[in-house]
Amino acid sequence: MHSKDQIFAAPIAQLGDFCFDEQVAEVFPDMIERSIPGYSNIVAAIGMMAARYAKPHTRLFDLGCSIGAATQSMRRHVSAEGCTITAVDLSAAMIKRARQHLAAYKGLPVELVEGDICDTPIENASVVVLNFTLQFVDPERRLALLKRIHDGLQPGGLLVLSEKFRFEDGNINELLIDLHLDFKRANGYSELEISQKRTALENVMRTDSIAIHKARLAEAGFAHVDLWFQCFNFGSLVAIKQP
Ligand code: GEK
Repeated sequence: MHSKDQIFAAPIAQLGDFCFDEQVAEVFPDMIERSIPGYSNIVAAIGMMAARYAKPHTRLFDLGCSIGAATQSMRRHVSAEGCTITAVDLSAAMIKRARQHLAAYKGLPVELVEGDICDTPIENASVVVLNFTLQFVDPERRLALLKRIHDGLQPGGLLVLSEKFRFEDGNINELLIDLHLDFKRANGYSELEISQKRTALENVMRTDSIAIHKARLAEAGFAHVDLWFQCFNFGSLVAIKQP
């Protein structure tokens, strides 16, 4: 049983920027399930995609791994010989939880790294996952990171990029934001929790449109790019390096 997310339940006088600290790590599984529509479907599909794309004796990367849900999904599905997973997160609290969480299961060896994904060397990779992480990276650094991921992938390698999106059309943007808020209400978040979290995330999470993501992935060198999942203003893209 996971702890319930009540971080924004009471009024907070001095609302700072959202950060992935001990308090957030503690309630993270509950928070992410109740906040991101389609999250568990995406995590399950990452395992299925990794099973198809993992090549023997290559590395799989989970960049911004939090407590390691995508890592664990890949571990469950991948049977290619000699693969290892490198799971990276900037938050010490998340890495600590990931270590506890992953120790409970068997599977591919996992190297857990506390660090910035913008500095993580990507080499001999067949699969790279950015599951709701790029939106927290400085927009100025996003293209360089995607280029390094492209260069570190083997020919035919796969990147899965899941994000919250914004939409160019104002009416569509408003509709999908409203549907997301309804999703959070249906999952038991109060108006106060929703609005305080929104304020805390304002300077921290900067979303792009699907068109910007696709153009950036193409500029980074990926030969094949498309959206494979969308629910409201959340979704996931796949990008494949030229085989
Ligand atoms: C999952 N992928 O459950 N370097 C490393 N980590 C970072 C950086 C950075 N520059 N910036 C942010 N993070 C996970 C969910 S959560 C998404 C990912 C969310 C980390 C940050 O510490 C946090 O753990 C994670 O990215 C984002 O499949 O909470 O909405």
